[in-house]
Amino acid sequence: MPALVLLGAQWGDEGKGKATDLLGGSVDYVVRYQGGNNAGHTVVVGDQKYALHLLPSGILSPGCTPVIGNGVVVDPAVLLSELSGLNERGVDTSKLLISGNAHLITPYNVTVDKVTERFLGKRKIGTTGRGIGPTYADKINRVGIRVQDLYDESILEQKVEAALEQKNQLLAKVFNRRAIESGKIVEEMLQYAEQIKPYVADTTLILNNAIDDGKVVLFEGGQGTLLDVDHGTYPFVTSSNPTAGGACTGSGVGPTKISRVIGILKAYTTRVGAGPFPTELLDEDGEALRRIGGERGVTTGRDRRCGWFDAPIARYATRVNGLTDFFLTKLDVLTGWEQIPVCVAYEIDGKRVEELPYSQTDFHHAKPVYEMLPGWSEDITKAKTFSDLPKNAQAYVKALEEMSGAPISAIGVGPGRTETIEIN
Ligand code: 2SA
Ligand code: GDP
Ligand code: MG
Repeated sequence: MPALVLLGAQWGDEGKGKATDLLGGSVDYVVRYQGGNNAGHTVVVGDQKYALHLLPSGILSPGCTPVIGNGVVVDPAVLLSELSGLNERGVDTSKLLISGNAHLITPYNVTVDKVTERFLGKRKIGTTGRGIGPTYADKINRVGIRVQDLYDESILEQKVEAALEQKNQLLAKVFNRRAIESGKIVEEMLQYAEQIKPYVADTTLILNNAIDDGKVVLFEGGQGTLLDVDHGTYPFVTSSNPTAGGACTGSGVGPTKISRVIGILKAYTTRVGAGPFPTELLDEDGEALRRIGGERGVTTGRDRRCGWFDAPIARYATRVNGLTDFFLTKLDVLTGWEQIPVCVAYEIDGKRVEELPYSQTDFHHAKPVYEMLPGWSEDITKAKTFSDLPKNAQAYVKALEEMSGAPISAIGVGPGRTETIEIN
């Protein structure tokens, strides 16, 4: 197993952090390949809870080398504070590697993110306000600042000036804001340079050599399939590629090296931010899922929108990611419902539709077609094997597997490392 990808099959927060941490003991490298500190990955180790935003979850596994790949956007202030927070708790972070080609989130990217959202008003995306979209926009627009630019002051100055030229015009003319001074930005960025330097490396070379040497590399996705800028519910998406292809472009490891793609799938559905969500519950069931599942944004503290399981989404994730298997998470949260509705298809303008429609208008109009599955009331958090689960919980898992298009190889029955059922 040279390289594998672990990614969110829905709208993020499926429990990727816990899953990565679980595999951390048996892999040599854990690589973030997209996104930045918009991610919120919770890992519970014994009585300790860690919330990681930018760093790969593998940083908590002592034998593992954590890597921030070229496809990630890095806020240097957040990076250093997350590292020192972990160091204070006794976590060794010295093995971290950061691609010199990763882009930096600058203070003006954060400003543009917040200002844009404010001006979009009710059409806003509901971003995390961390500067993610504007930083990727600069990258594609070829006015981005990369980690390696921190080590050539004159290049850094030229690049920041170029990046600010358009932005200052926009801020002044459209948003009526004061211009941002490039000198101050350069000064601030240079403050971080020396502290970050020991981690900066040619991560593409290191990862490819590692794979050739038989080491195991795990790519850890942030956000999820439906937040992908190409394959998600555009424009209500993040600005990167959480889907499997992103692991290649965001790390410089080719697809022939990847042999397994695991989709992390919540036993129900959640979403943070704006955008369509066919199975969303605006009633007491939604409130109960939020309360029991602790569905609150790890980065922004926003309540997550909650709804029933949506099988067309799971099938779509299998398709666009080429999933080999699923980890089903948070099954324990569904304990106590007499009947559990599962969305098996949509009704769109009076017609039954089995697959996720590519048309934004159709998806906005999609009404879930539900099938009712019998629930269970027994506590399942101590279950260690599939047969420990009540019959109805087993049937729920089997039904989801059947509808989702790939086998379920693990089931989460609680947030802790050990609260997992592995299937073969
Ligand atoms: P952005 O900031 O540009 O990436 O926002 C664009 C959309 O992507 C959504 N998004 C997320 N959705 C779920 N979880 C995320 N991480 C945090 C968490 C979120 C939080 O783990 O809880 O704390 O709010 C995440 N990051 C981005 C975002 O809500 C927008 O819809
Ligand atoms: P990520 O962004 O995909 O890493 O997920 P988050 O950390 O944002 O949200 C998932 C939440 O569910 C976290 O609070 C986890 O501790 C928790 N969690 C993960 N797996 C399970 C599970 O099987 N059962 C329960 N009850 N909680 C879980
Ligand atoms: Mg999260």
